[in-house]
Amino acid sequence: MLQIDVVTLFPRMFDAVTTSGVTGRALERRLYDLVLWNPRDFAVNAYRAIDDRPYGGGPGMVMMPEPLEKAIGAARQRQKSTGVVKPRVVHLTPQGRLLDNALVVELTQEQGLVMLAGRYEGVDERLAGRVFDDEVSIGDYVLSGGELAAMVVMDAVVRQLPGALGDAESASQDSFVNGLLDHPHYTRPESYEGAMVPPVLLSGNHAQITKWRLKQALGRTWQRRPDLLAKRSLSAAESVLLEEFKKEGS
Ligand code: 6GU
Repeated sequence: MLQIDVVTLFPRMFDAVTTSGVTGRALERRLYDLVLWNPRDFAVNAYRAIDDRPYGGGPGMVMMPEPLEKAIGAARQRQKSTGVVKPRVVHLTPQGRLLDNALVVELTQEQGLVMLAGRYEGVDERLAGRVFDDEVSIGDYVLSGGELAAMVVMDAVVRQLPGALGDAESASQDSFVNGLLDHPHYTRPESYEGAMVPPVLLSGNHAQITKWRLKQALGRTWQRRPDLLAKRSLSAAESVLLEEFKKEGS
């Protein structure tokens, strides 16, 4: 079972992932375990402070290294007690490596994850060399803390675990597994506000449907995320489909 520990000043935020949806069901099925650690419980001074003013001045506060290292140490101990010798220790920070499907797959292969969700202006830099294997960001914008980012990592990793998704869903069918955006989806009614479902989807011809979906995925990726196409080579058949899409001007 994947062991996840998160160090956070706001453990209750994680109710969102433990009580609902794919991550909630996977926890019930014991596909992973989640333990939350509050650095406040590891505070060392008389005021139980976990943050202080930045050296050099400037706005905001910085998380002190000692309570964080102690909390991470406790998480490591717990992981060891479950048989995880070397969990991956990840600091969620906007300065980190951008999360993408390749990193999600890497993290999914770990036996254990320990994540630090920082708050305020950040954590004392001297922790970086001592405890973290990785620094990870979920995008080029600033959140008020690493908690939502840690939950994003959790959701993306947990849905990859065998048994996390139902038969109808499948992580192998997900967008990005093949380096492309997803194709469009339709359900009833056949006509909605004058817009029809593409006839091929009603044809029952599964070879044609598969081809149409791949063409749409290629076309939408070309239109919306040309950076993804640049990272991926196209097969001869895919090139033909993309050229068709461009000519049809969908
Ligand atoms: Cl990991 N943390 C914070 N605070 N903001 C972010 C982020 C992480 N990733 C993107 N923005």
